[in-house]
Amino acid sequence: MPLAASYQNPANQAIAAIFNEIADLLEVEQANPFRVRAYRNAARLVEGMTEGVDAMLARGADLTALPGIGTDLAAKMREIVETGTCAMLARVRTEVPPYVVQLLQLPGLGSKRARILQHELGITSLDELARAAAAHRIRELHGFGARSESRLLEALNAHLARDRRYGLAIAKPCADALTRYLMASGLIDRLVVAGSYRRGRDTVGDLDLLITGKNRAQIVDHFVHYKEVANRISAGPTRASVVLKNGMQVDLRVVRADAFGAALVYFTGSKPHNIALRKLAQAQGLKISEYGVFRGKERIAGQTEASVYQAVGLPWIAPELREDHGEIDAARSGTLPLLIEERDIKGDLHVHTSASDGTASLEVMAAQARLRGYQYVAVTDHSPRIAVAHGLTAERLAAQADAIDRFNAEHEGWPVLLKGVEVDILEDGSLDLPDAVLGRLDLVVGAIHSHFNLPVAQQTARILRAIDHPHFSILAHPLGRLIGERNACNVDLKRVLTAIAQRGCYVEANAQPTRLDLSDYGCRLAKMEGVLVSIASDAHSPADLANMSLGVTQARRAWFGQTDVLNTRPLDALLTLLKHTM
Ligand code: DGT
Ligand code: CA
Ligand code: CA
Repeated sequence: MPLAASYQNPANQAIAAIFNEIADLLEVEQANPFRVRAYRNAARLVEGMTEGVDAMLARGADLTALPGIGTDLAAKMREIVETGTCAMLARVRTEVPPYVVQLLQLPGLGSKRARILQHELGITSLDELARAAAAHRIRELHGFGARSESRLLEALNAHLARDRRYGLAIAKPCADALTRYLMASGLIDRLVVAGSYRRGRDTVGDLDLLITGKNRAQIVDHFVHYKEVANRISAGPTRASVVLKNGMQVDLRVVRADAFGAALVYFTGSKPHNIALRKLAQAQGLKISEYGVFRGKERIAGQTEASVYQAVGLPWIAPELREDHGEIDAARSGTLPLLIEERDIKGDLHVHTSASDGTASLEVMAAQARLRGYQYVAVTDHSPRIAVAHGLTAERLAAQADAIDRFNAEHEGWPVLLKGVEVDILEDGSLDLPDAVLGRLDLVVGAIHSHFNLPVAQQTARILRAIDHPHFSILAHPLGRLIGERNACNVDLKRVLTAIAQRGCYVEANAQPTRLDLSDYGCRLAKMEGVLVSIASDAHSPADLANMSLGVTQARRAWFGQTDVLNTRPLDALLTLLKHTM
């Protein structure tokens, strides 16, 4: 009889867990069944022992004297006791597809059924498996039925939802399309996507929709019949949760119009902000909930967000600040920042044209910038090293500069086009174009596009060297991250920002939804170092100029006002600020 888990020796538990996992993985690989059984038997044996294997080794016992344990298993047991892990496990983990390894960790799924799923469905990820389950393809497989299919889907969704966050490149189109669908029903008075999405975080765990409307049940019903719904987690008279086909969870709540403000505060969060707010209310003898602010049984606020904050003695706090990062103290003392808004932006300092990898000509990009009311746009195509992007040679860049001069001369009243470049920072920190060429421009935007994995000292030195270049204006997307695809590179950002401050140049908050680099955190560091930030769309098409708002949101999350941003300056002031970088 195995002992109750809590009484088991930790070394024996570790050995059993590792041997069981090895057996599972070998089984998926269809290894020799005797080998598989040897690991399972050994796991069961150590689980049932009252003496710890560590204690046995300490007293010099011979493990091969145990039933079924040969020299090989004995050596692995010693390895696990001494190192906590086992090289063999690491090796078989790399031989089995990673999602199968994850699959084996789902409750109730053994290696036999994992193998069937892998072989019969030709699946390569847990996402695909979730989609197959949602499409009822699992129940037809040998050894599965409708019930095990729905249990599997539940376990998968819980697993996927726990680990996964979605970048705005996925979440925003998703929220926009769902909003359009719901509003088209004609059932809805107000709809807000609350949660981390409303706070403007660069990734979201799920979407939280808050709605008012007359017929609550009908609204919920309309929601769960959205064509992108893959799976309903729950549905009640005023709320429902679903998983969309792309894996994102959406929680919807229909609330009473007279409590909309209270619900909005509650479901916008963040949770730490809510908790701080609740404490503040309690100190005044008030209770705050998703239904309103109460003194005893009397409801004293709740219709609007402002009424909720006012009831606890605060001005309204912008959602981007609601992270319990000091905003409640600032609100109490009347020192909330006057946050930057998109309309403060006077131009865009990172834009591509069809000369490199953009889709549109100078003229078309300028026309779109004019519609946005900009005073200026910097044309910053790639340098030659970025061959896939058709980077500009010195000659082509000079020709573009001439074209820009002509354009400006012929387009009175249009945004002024600035002559720029997005020059590649090479591996050694030098720039990808000669000084003479760079010196003719209005600004030089520099960025790394390769060698993202250098060690931190080398990466930092590389970027510091680039910043030191006599013609360096703005460091673009400093960390090189691509949300969901590539991690930020290892660089000492604080040191880089200090150097930028000393050199008198600038840093970019790239507003592409997959980049948002600098992030809110990076923007905060820049402000601490006294570095002005260029919020830039990095547009590759006219529509991309609208990315600007995402960058402004990150800046607001960093408590930025208008003066913290380079491109809120009118043209003359901007040119002065750029001139001393050149
Ligand atoms: P996410 O989805 O991980 O990106 O982050 P949120 O902030 O959207 O979190 P979520 O979706 O779990 O919940 C939405 C909001 O609901 C959250 O920001 C605050 C509120 N909320 C959720 N659970 C609690 C709770 O246990 N206590 C309090 N005070 N508020 C909560
Ligand atoms: Ca959420
Ligand atoms: Ca949620």
